[in-house]
Amino acid sequence: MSKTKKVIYQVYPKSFYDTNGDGIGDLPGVTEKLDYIADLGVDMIWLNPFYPSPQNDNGYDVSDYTAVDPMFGTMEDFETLVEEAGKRGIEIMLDMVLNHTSTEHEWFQKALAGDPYYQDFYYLRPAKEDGSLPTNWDSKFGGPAWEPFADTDKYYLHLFDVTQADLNWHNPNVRQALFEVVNFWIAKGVKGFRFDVLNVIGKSEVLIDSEKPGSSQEKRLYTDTPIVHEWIHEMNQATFGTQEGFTTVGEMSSTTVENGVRYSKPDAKELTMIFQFHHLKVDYENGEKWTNPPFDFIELKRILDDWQTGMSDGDGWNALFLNNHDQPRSNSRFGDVENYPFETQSMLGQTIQFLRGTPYIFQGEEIGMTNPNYDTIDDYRDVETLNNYKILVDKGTPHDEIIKIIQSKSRDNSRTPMQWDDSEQAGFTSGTPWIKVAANYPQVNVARERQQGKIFTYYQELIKIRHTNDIISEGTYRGLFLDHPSIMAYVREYEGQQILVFSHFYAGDVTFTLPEEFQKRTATKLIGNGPLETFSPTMTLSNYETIAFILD
Ligand code: TEU
Ligand code: CA
Repeated sequence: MSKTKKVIYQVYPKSFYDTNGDGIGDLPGVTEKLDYIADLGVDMIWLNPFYPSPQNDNGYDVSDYTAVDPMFGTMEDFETLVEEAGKRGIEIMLDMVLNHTSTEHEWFQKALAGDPYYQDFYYLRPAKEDGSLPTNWDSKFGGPAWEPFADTDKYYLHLFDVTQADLNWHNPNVRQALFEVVNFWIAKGVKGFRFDVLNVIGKSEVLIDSEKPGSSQEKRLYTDTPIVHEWIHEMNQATFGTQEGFTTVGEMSSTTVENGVRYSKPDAKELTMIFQFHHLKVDYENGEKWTNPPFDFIELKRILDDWQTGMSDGDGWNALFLNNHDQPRSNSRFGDVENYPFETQSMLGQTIQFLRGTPYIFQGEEIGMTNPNYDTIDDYRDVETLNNYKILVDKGTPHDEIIKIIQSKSRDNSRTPMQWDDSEQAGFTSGTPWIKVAANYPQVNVARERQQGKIFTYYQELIKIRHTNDIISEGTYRGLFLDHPSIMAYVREYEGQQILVFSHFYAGDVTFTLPEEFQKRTATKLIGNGPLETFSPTMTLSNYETIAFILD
């Protein structure tokens, strides 16, 4: 299936379904639930890492790239999953974490043991003359980005956790070893890759201080450097580029439209598409994640519009998403899950999925799972959350406020166990889950949703429309109402046919008048989640209402 029609479902295996009662979701658990996923109608499953790992960053600290962690099952379990998914017309996309390895990886261990061949796999640097760290860079999880390399006089670079050592892609042996990993999984029958933080692999060989630790100027020293494009192209040619119908997505942190185009335009032979995150920073105060202001709706629209327009102009391709395993649940973030759970989730789903790009649905989104709002830090597991908790405590932020910030921003918000039914532990495990189940599982769960809910069926409809309607899959995009305080709207157009989408991001009624160009037109409702039925020059949207019309 082409990238334009494809819909991808993200499974976080650790929290999806546990088949052996150890409290940890596993690969047989994904296989067991394939009929459920197939019923939704998606085409591909992206699996978060299940490779051997000390789990300091939930598997993004890989200690062996070509094996399955016993905690998740066996290689045979993986092969069964690929085969069973295939029978249901579903392809598998794997997560490749090639910017860094766990410090428990054999390569790092050999480096530690003194092997110069493997020492050149990492960024090892001496302290500055005054004895301070090689550069003043911050780790993205808090604290400095350098850690002493055993008891040598050197330090190793880690842009993420101290147990995630950055790989030196300048070394051709590193690139060769990583391309072998990619080819290993292609041979296992996977049809897609999501490449973790791929745009930071190109640190310059001479590393220099930034103007301010953690600043955006600092990020530019190692993000989107020209050599990244060369290496991605090289990887494309050495691995998946030779495969028919392969799907790749690069996770690009703090990237630009210009780079996004180059990473994803077919001519460049780099990737199929990219994830970018600018639209998910609209509830950061002064660019700082660990704050809690209301989201800036106009800014959200502006950013989505910039990316839709810019990527389209340059023949690039967007991944469309509001949720993933690093983000709080979008319904808790942008809507009202207490009073309008169905309206909120269907509105957000439609608004995002009808844009130009490839939609990603994160497990639980299709049943309206929410943030868990744990009220004590003891319930949180994520390393980034725990580090920032300490940072906020040290800053003297009042404890209540810290918990509120963490409730809204923690990556654990999306990592709580999938809610299957209203039995103990939401039917996720017969044991004790590795992270607490959200308290609302008796109301929000798959069994109940399939009996009396409306979100899952709405998502099925949205997916069907992308599969069958070329205006949604192939059409151009044009933003409308960019300055409107509560409505997001846009036109999709293909071969002279147009679809208009209107979404109300707030509670209450809002009445609006169509732009001049559409006032004399007639149109038919394609899909909507609320009372509006008829197209007219002036219309009213209700609570979190969304509607799409096809113009006659
Ligand atoms: O995330 C990279 C990343 O930069 C963010 O999305 C990150 O979670 C955010 O900056 C924190 O505020 C990827 C993975 O998706 C994430 O789970 C890993 O922890 C990270 O890379 C390191 O491998
Ligand atoms: Ca298990």
